[in-house]
Amino acid sequence: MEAVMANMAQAAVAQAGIARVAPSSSLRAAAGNGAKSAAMAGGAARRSAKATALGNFVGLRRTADADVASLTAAFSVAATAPASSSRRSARAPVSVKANVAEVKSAPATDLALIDKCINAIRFLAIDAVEKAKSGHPGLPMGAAPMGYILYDEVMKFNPKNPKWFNRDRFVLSAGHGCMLQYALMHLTGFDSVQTEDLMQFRQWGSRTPGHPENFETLGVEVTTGPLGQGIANAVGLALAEAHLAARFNKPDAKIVDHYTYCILGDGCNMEGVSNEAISLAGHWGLGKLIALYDDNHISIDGHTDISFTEDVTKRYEALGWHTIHVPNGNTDYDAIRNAIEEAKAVTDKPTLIKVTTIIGYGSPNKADSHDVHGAALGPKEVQATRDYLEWPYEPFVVPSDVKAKMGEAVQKGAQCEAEWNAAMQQYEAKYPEEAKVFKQLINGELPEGWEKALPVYDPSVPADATRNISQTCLNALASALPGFLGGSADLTGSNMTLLKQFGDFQKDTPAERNVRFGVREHGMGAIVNGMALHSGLIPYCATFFVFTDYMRGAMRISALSEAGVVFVMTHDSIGLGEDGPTHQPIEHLASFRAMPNILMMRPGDGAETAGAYIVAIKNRTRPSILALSRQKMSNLAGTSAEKVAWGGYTISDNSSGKPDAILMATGSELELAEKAAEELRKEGKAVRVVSMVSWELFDEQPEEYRNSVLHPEVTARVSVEASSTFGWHKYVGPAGKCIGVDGFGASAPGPVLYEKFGFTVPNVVATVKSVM
Ligand SMILES: Cc1ncc(C[n+]2csc(CCOP(=O)(O)OP(=O)(O)O)c2C)c(N)n1
Ligand SMILES: [Mg+2]
Repeated sequence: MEAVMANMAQAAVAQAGIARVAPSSSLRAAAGNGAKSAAMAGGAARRSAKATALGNFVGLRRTADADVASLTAAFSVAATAPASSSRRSARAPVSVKANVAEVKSAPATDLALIDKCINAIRFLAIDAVEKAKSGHPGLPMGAAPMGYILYDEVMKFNPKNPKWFNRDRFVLSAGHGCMLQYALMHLTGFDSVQTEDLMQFRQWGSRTPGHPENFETLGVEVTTGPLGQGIANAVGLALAEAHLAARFNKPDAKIVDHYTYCILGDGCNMEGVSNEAISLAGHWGLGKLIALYDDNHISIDGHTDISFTEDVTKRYEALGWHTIHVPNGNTDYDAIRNAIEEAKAVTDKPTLIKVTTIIGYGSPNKADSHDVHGAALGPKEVQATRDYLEWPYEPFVVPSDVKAKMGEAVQKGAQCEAEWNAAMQQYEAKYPEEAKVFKQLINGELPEGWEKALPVYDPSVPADATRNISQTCLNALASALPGFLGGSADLTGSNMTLLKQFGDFQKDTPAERNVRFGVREHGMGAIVNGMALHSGLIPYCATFFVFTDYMRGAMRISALSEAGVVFVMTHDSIGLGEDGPTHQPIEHLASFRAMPNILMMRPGDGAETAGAYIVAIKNRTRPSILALSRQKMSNLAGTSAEKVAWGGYTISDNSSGKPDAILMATGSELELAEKAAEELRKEGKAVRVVSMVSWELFDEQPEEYRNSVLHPEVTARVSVEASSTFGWHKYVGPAGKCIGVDGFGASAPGPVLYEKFGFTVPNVVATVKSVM
């Protein structure tokens, strides 16, 4: 037990050195040294069975170490929390009772029962990871108190109807700690996380995968795991709430009214994507976004002081956030409660609550070390933790009083939903028009005949760049689809994404629908994922196609988590010209064609651009990418908006069913293929031109259809696409040839590049002849 105390004390001292507000530089120095000495003392204690008495700060004084004494003094002077509560972090949670008098918002519940609930969360995580022999117990053990307070006391949700619209949204941005979320969901009565599910943690076919997946576990809002994405998703969820609230709430009826809570860790705060997103959240003043930072000073490589020493709170403040520090997140439950209350009271800024905790809290020998981050504790340490936290229960056993207490969420949730339903009924009676639109939005229904709003193209319409056609489509869709909104990462005028009939979504104009993301592609991608998964909205976002590299992480999660985002990606080839190789996408089409569950579309003219938007809007669980040109393209005779849904189709053919050659192309090269085919036809050849606007959709068609387009007996096949040829061989076959760009492009006017890279009628004609 003494060793236990030594380890906990070490962690507490280390925290004190960082957590306190130092009144002077000398104190700061003293605290730093003290922390080091104490840490060393703690380390020695851990190593030797002969533990020193470091179990509390009285014990620290007894070491007669000058540095430690200074630290103790510094701590008691400077810590923002009462000394008693800080001291508690060095000991088991039972001493929480000592703080009752200071509680501003304490529930009447017995605090011992709360400790028990929190330990139940810890042990579900410990035991599930132990059984799986895989997982991350440290974060759930340290963040159990904040998790408990959120799920049991603060958040509004209905476990029996996890999709109830007006629920508070919760995002575990530190997705590796998912056992925290599964334990909380289990204890509060979500049907998706039963005891068997916990016992199947991380196993094949289970509903408790290794990181939270919204498509796997009903009640998980977004898919997290790649650090930093979750907090950015949370910004998107909060944006969606702010926008819908501004549009549909009435002075006498708040039908959109929820908070977005997020727990993020050191890793999330190190990732650049989080900074992009929190910068926007601060700019937008998303007052109902409350992030709790699990400040445990540990990540995989060890203590965060090896690579992460910035003042995170000051950074958030500089970005326009309200910040609060809870110095002892292990046992000072009231401080966590009060911080959340304070955060709610600040309505014009998002709030970061830095909650200083000990990773693996309760584990005598592994707490406050990276050993507990991502590995099972091992049977001996599990037992030691059971002894230390006085937990006599077998694995996966939830004591009945804990079950009863946390299970109240079911009844509370049903009541919340019933109250909202009643409010909705009144709203419907008073505001029938708005109610109709609102219900359609939150049910994900598309208005009757929305496609008819899109423009119709035929060869009589002058040639235009597909980015311009896209703008016409976007504006048409924004009029037809009340939930359609979005914007660009500072390239609005290049991407052509402005919704002309609307203003900017800003802090004071949240009902508007042009979202200005600034130069933050990755943050933008992750934010739109959150917007899409909120329900009610169909978001789009835009940048140059090449800069998908900067948001690929978010796009992959979009595909994985079935977020129906529309990615409007312009400047889609060397055709963009003078900006050169840094701006010319080459392998991007191929890379997104390789990504599961995302539709990569490269329309060839006006009709296909409109068709691509129809496909994108209809696919609500599969994101779409539209690759659009900077340069003008003619409207072709054989293209069709409807046929885009087939992915590939014949746009022209002079054969009687079996051509001499098949020319395949996409986007701006479709017209070139047509012209080359005309030349070949003049020479008496039977040539078919196929638009391969979306490989994924084509591959999903029945074999019979695919064979009717790519006649199996015709081996003379050529592809033309101003991009990497990677992948085209599956269509052109061993006897075919690809015309593409397999280097990085070059800086020159677009037409020159087309000529130099072989995108000319003579070269296409010659290539086709060479395979015939
Ligand atoms: C983008 C990304 N990079 C790397 C990882 C691998 N990884 C998982 S957890 C982790 C450390 C996270 O540290 P922290 O957030 O402090 O979690 P804690 O150790 O406190 O549980 C890393 C590097 C990841 N999941 N995502
Ligand atoms: Mg950490």
